Amino acid sequence: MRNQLSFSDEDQDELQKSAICWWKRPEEFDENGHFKIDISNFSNLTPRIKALREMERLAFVAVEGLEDLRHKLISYRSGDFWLPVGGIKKEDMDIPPVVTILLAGISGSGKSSFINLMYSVLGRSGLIPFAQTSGEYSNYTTMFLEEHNVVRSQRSGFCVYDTRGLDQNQMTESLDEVSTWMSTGVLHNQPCYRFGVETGGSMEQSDSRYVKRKVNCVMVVADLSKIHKAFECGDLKPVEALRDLFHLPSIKYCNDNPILILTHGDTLNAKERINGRLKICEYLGISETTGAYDIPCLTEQGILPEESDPVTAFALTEAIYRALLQSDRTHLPKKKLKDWIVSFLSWIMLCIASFFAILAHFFSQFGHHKNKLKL
Ligand SMILES: Nc1nc2c(ncn2[C@@H]2O[C@H](COP(=O)(O)OP(=O)(O)O)[C@@H](O)[C@H]2O)c(=O)[nH]1
Ligand SMILES: [Mg+2]
Repeated sequence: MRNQLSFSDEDQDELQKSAICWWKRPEEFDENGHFKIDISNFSNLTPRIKALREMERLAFVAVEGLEDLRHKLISYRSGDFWLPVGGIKKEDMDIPPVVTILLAGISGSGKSSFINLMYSVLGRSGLIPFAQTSGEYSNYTTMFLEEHNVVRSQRSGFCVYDTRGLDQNQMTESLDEVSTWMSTGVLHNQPCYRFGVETGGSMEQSDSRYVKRKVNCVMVVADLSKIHKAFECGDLKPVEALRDLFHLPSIKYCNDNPILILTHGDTLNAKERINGRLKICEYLGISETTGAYDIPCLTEQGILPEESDPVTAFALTEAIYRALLQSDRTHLPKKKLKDWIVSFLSWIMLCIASFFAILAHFFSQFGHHKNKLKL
């Protein structure tokens, strides 16, 4: 079988003309595949043209850039993309041995499929599907947190967590669960609890032999076809759920905006696909170019089809690269002895203050009671 991810230079021209460049519609592009309007003129750059220009950029760099970026990820070690700030040395930073990227999204949005595509593009895996997806004949849902080390290299500087999909009819509980992952960290095989729903399976308790990881970056996975439908028919429940997740304070506290991954674009026509992207980016208040990646995850079996799509492969690799860049900006300086002493003293002061507050409350109640008896 031809290596699906190595593309010769001649492929570049072919690529530009092929169906892979789904966004090239006659309204905006001439027969040679060039923009009809002058994109160097800033006044022509509407959000739509910017999104199209971004797709053109991905197609332009996809063939040559994929290997380079893939190599960067394979040789990545946690903290490699950290940049010195504030005069602090790297060894004084609290950098975890493995950077953790968390995938979150509504059930069925394509998180597990995205993991499988990642194995195909980065791990160059064989035929085995690594994360179980739901399908036409199964309503399987990921019930336990799953750690995936997609790049099987010695360095293995990052891992990706597949999570249970959120239920848009139970968003409060679902968001509470995400907040808990963000504040207390995540553990491989940790059951996902949700009010009134059993996790099933034999493993009800987390296995403490696994290492707990602090989440460094969140990727929100969303089904573009459902987003398009929601805007079309005016039932905004799915996009409201997405917005609540995207702007969850506990996620914002950990890093910038999450990276938005739009799946299922292949089920829409070019106009719907671009419009859906523009609308959701505007709704979430993010850039239509750098805020989101359009990544159809068609690889249920864990391999890319023979007529593989280099633009998708590159977009996925760049999204992970961006997540690592973002993660390496979140590390904090290590706590020194002085910091521990200050924390300890603050804790003692808090305990003393609480004790006196309870005493004050007790005596005020007592005094109140005594006055009542006198009367
Ligand atoms: N056509 C299409 N199907 C997809 C895409 N991503 C996921 N699916 C399908 O959507 C269903 C749900 O995907 P899954 O990965 O299990 O969603 P999860 O619940 O978020 O993990 C599966 O049948 C996938 O094959 C996509 O980009 N395009
Ligand atoms: Mg899943």
